[in-house]
Amino acid sequence: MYGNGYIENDGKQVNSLTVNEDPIKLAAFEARIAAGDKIEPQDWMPAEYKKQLIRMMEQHAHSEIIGALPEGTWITRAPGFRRKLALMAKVQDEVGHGQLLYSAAETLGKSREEMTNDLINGKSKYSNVFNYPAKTWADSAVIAWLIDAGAIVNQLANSKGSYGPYCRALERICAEESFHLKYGHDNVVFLATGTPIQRAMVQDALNRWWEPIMHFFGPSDKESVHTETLMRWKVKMGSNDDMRNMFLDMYVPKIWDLGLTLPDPNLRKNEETGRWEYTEPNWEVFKQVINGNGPCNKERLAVRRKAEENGRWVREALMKPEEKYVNPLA
Ligand code: BYC
Repeated sequence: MYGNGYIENDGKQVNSLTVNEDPIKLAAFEARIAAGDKIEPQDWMPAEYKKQLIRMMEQHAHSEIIGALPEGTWITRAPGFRRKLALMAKVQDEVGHGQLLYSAAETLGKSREEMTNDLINGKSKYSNVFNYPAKTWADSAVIAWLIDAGAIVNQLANSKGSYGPYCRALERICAEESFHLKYGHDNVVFLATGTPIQRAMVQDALNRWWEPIMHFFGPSDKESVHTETLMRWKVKMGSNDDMRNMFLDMYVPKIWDLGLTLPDPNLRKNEETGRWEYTEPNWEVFKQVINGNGPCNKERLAVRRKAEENGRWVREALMKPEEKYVNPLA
């Protein structure tokens, strides 16, 4: 069950999510979507389209901001100056992606302040993967390679979607993420072809990250609540299982080529169906993690809350241009 609400009305099936919409406007909107038009902020749209987009863009923006934290802890400990510079630039990019996505979500009327408050009060979700610790340098390499790879698979597809501001933000983000992917791949290759200790370190990181990566694409299509509506309106351009399969197709062979293994004895491509078979990751763990009970949720939100507090005086100063101390120095 996808879970989207169809209700019976005089024996006819009616989608409960659009039941209150003007049918003529809805039909015109859906015709535009079918024709591949981009919907812009000032255009008419069903309330549910708006609500879903805000939810998804906001969660995505939070993921970029919180996602800067696990890798960010390695900036001061990066092995060597060049890697430190590269990691700093990557983390800075991620925060920039958050800004782009908050701006895209703001076009639909939810302010950045409201979004930040919902994040730090634990109301909004963000990606499961950022609630795990980056224990070693190899974790930061695995994140940069494989989490960024998963993100690109998802974002490249969705950048062809229907909402203009989100698509444009995703295009720009994908261009930057493709550098992150190369940087992450380079780090993993370096470790995988290094000393036995380096190899063991990257294998250990991969073993720990595999289940969160499988979760990253969201629950299976049978369980996904929003996929049907989001695909109907071209916000999502592929289902969770399709995206997971595409990722496995592109990256499992590369992982195996490096002589690394994956902690799933059932992982194999079924050549007849073209689909990957795998052991279902533990979805109970996933639910716990996305609902605030993962290994690092509390720590991540505490860091974000502190940053918000520390920046309060800057935001207040910016809101009072008449005060002398915010006048330009010149
Ligand atoms: N984590 O109906 P479903 C990056 C929730 S960051 C947490 O399938 P949907 C990077 C889902 O929200 C890029 N929650 O949902 C940054 C829903 O809960 P609510 C991150 C998840 O929306 C720094 C419920 O489960 N990418 O690359 O159709 C450093 C039911 O799910 C997750 C994005 O954010 C999850 N993984 O599909 C390095 C992509 N999965 O809201 C790298 C944008 C599901 O009903 N988002 N849930 O309470 C999407 O593409 C879609 O929202 C998802 C889920 C595929 C994630």
